[in-house]
Order: sequence, then structure tokens, then C-alpha cells
Amino acid sequence: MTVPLVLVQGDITRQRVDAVVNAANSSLLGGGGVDGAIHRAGGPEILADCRRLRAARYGKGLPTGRAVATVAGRLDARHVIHTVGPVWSATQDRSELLASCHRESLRVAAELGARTVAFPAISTGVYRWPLDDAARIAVRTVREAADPADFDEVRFVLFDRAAYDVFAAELATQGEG
Ligand code: AR6
Repeated sequence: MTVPLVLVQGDITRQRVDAVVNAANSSLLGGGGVDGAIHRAGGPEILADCRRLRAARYGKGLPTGRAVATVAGRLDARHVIHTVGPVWSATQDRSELLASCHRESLRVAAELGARTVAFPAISTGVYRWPLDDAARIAVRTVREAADPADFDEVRFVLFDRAAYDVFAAELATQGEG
């Protein structure tokens, strides 16, 4: 048995799930894209929690490939899991770091008892990772790492139709459910 993987085209800040994954940066202090949208929609409690985490544990920043949870403020979720994706490089293979973002986010979610988790397409915006390659890594890693004893659903929330279609093709290639 595997955890159901669900694709949604839309805004990740509008999802009702136990945990929403944020494509953050190592400062944990917010940014554009998904990060900006999550802080805007979730309100200042999330940033306050990020600042606490920085002060307590991540003064030098959250390393790429790692994940950490905060409250979810006004989002319809219990937790935000902040992970730092790798910046795309044409000369260096950073795939393992992108896989690690997905694995670590799921590990943190499982620790929190979050049974439904929504992921954005990490690293495919500001960090410029090619969408088809990011989809391949994301789908494969989640399929391998999500234990059905821990999760009821893992959802990929793709902002536009093009990204949705790429993830759908990848899911069809790798096999669903
Ligand atoms: N819901 C779902 N997907 C979204 C949303 C949304 N509301 N907004 C954008 N996307 P990005 P990254 C898609 O740039 O590449 C930030 O400044 C977007 O179309 O958010 O990991 C951070 O602070 C793209 O496909 O994340 C970091 O500095 C995908 O989400 C940096 O950007 C990811 O785009 C992280 O860059």
C-alpha cells in the first residue's frame, strides 16, 4: 500500500490540510513566491515563530534540504513546515538536496502527527529548477518516503496549469497511488 498522491491546481494557502510545506529560504524570515503568500495569508504569528526558531536553533540559517515546523496562523492548517530548496545549478547535481527537502518535510510532519500534507513545487520558481526534473524528484521521493501508517494524503499544489500538467504526466509515468 502507498499513500495517495493528489494533484491540485491552485493556491497552497487555500488548502485545508494538517501541514502546509513552505518553499522558504535559510533565513526563515520570508520572501516572495509561496513563502510570501504563506506569510501574507497566515499572518504575523508564523514570522514570530520563525524568529523564535532562528534565535533558538538556526542563527546561521536553516541548511538547504532541511525542514522545520511552525504554527500556521490563520491558514486552514495546523502547521507550516518550512524547507529550503536548492537553487538550480547547471553544473552541479543538487538533486539529493531537493529530495531531502521532501523527505525531511515528511519526517517532520510524521513527528507532528500531521496526516495530510500539501507541498508546492519546491525550487521551481525563484530557484529556477526545471519543472519536469523537479516533478520527477518530488513524486519519486514522496512515493518512497511517505509511510501509509503515517499519512492519509500527500497533495501537490501547483500554481498554474503548466505545472499541474507536468506533475500529472510524472504521476502517470511513475504510477499512481
Ligand atoms: N501556491 C502554490 N504555488 C505557488 C504559489 C502559491 N500561492 N505561489 C507561487 N507558487 P517559489 P522556490 C509556485 O519561488 O523556487 C522565496 O522568495 C511557483 O509558481 O515560491 O523554492 C523564498 O523566500 C513555483 O512553481 O519557491 C526563497 O528565497 C513554486 O511555487 C525562494 O523564493 C515555487 O516557487 C525559494 O524559491
